[in-house]
Amino acid sequence: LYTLMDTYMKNDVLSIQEDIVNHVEYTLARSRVNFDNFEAYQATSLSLRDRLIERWNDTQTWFKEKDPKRVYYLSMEFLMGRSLLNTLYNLDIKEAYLEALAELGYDLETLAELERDAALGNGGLGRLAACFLDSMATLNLPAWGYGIRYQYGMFRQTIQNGFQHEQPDYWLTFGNPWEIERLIVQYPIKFYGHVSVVNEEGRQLFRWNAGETVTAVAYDNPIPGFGTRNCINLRLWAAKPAKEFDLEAFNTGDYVAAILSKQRAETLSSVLYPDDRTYEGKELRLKQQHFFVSATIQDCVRRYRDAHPNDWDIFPNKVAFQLNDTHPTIAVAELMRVLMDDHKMGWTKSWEICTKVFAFTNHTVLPEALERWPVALIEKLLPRHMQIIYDVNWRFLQQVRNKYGDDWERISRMSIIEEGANGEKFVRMAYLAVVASHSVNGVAAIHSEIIKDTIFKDFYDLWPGKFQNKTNGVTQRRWLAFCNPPLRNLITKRLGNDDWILHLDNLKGLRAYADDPTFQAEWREVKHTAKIKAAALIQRLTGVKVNTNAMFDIQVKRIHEYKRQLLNVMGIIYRYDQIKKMSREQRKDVVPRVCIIGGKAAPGYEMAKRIIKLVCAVGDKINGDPDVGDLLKLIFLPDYNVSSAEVLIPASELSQHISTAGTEASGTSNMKFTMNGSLIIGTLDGANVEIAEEIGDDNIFIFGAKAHEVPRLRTERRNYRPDDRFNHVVNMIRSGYFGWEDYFSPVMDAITTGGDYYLMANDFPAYIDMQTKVDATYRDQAKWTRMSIMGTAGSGKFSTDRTIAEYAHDIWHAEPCAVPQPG
Ligand code: DL6
Repeated sequence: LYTLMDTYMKNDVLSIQEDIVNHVEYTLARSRVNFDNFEAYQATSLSLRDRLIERWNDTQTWFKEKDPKRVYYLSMEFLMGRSLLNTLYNLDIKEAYLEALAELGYDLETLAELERDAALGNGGLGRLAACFLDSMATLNLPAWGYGIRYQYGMFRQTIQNGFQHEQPDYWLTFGNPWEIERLIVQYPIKFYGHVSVVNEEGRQLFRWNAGETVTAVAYDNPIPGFGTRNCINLRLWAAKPAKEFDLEAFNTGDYVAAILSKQRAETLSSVLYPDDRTYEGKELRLKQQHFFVSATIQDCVRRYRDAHPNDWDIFPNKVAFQLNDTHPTIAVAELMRVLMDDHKMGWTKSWEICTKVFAFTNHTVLPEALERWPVALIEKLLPRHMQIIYDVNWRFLQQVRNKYGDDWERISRMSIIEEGANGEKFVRMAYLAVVASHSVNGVAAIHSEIIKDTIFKDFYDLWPGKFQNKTNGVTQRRWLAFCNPPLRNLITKRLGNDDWILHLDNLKGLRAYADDPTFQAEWREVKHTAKIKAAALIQRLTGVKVNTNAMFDIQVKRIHEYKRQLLNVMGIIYRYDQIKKMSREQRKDVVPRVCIIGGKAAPGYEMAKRIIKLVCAVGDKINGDPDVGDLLKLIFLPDYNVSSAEVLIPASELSQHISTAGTEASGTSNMKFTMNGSLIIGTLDGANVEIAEEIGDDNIFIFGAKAHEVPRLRTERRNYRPDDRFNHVVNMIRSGYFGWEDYFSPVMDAITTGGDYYLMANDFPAYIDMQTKVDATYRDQAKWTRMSIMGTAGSGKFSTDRTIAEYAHDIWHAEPCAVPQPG
């Protein structure tokens, strides 16, 4: 393999320049002496892609030769963000490119800004998948991601007069320089039709005669590891019309209509559903799920069979599928179908294989997010899969009966098929995933306990050994080292090396300097630099100029009632009202704050959209009030995405993670903020619990009801008398102080007469009191900086390197397979 290594691309400045200029001329067909910034970005990316391809090829050849157990991460979402800087850093050639471009007259940072985010995900779940890929590559795991190449990613949010508007994100307008189109890797994906039974060699076989066939074409996205030659793959499927033209349709005379109907196939992979939590029973969504899962299963089975043509017995030793939430769960029925119908394997053996290869991660306990597909829909779209699901259920319920006897209530509770009151039946996808998987995990310790006590309680009673926890993480490469170079340099200088970029636990070495005044001053300086950069972004996106000496207080995440952006904005109203009532003298003691809220509301989520409008209306009032001036600003930052997160998170001094306890499965931005020295104000929910454990209770501002108290508080809510401060803020909003009182009234109703499901009133006093403590702490900058350093120092656990190592060891039983370095 390595005899040809002299032909590898060279990374000296001159070679890089040649490569870039060659792409300008021969790929983009532009003049090599006259190309603009965007062309420079494209050519730079293409030259990097060449380097990635070398590594990719070496890695895949090596994997093929070594034949390790492969891990396949199946996810409807991969929220990758930009690739240029990440690739340069992971390949350790940033400096050479910087110089090469500078000599050519281009500024790397400027070019990097021209890249469109690959926003093929809604939020936490998709970004987690992207961080996982980085760690899988870095840990040399023989792993691939599989998903959908949506043409329209997450919508672009604009704010007009305080209202969210959604614009399509056609991110592929100018092509995607990072991907490799694999027109020869394609599979037929079947839908509709009927199932017939045929007798072959004395056995009954099921034959699915599909009514529609679409082709899945592979697009490969190389994912380089850091500090390794390994480069893994994210294979995304695009839908194309099937090759076989329906001659009959053509012969009936309507030639154009026949072609157009074929083209409809492409709509399958065209758009990402922008609802992160409310599951929508849309046929197209189920088609997308089956589309990418079927292509993936066919691809993985083909790869396995190439290596092991006649031996199914070791399939589970060679293949692991991780289901990222229930979205890919139809894979269970698809693999059963492939084994039984295509490869003529019996039920028992096929099921044994399935239950050894699948593992399932749950990411939410919110009931509205749990997928339940109507049986009638699956029957129509995937008739063979529905038969298989019925069979799985029948056998599973026999097992339940054998254990518990005729406990019909339990049997009906646990059934994969739910019978609705009106006779309509649904497939509970989460139950199918649990039944078929050898491992089920939650994404933070508290969440993994909650799923055992609530949504999967019966299953936990039956199979306690199946359940485990895998606390989420984030990649410290993108989320600390690359997005915050000044902090990276400071940490490296203080620790004496940058080994922490691969071993995040090393950050604990910073604890020894938490009280060192020189280090503290440098730490604050780094934060201030990041604030200046964020202030420029804020001004560019909103026109508001903010004071970089004020505390930057940030809450950025999807807008949802359970995440309680409303609690934040009500706290800001309270603060504003207090300032207004103060004398000039008293105002001198106020800790100035810039409050930043950002995030997208699902297009159909009315309440979330009203909350955005409330934030904007309150912001307008405060930001224009001369009494308040720089003491308080409220910014709604439009179109929050991975790239703006990379600017905001380093600049944050306080970040808010204030969901009602028991509702946020984990959260991952809490980890990013902590790593970047932002203090957290938060509830004991999701990963906040473990962050507090790791960094110490003294270094985090925890308030509010505990998860175990929430059910009781909800039942007592009707008799709860909210605090006067809460009532006052509600009255301000209701009375039209910020305008739009009619528009805001459903929001106020929800937290008053409407039952206040997310316990806003209960937690408001504790929240306000904790904010007072935050201010007091901030006044003592030595104390604040110490807490900030302790946060970063204690964030070692929250690397996806740790998370992925745990998945590999405890779930996948997969070993690293490192490609030797050339030379
Ligand atoms: O596990 C990643 C991420 C968690 O950090 C968030 O707490 C959780 O809300 C999110 N879950 C989803 C649910 N989507 N579905 N289904 O996005 O997962």
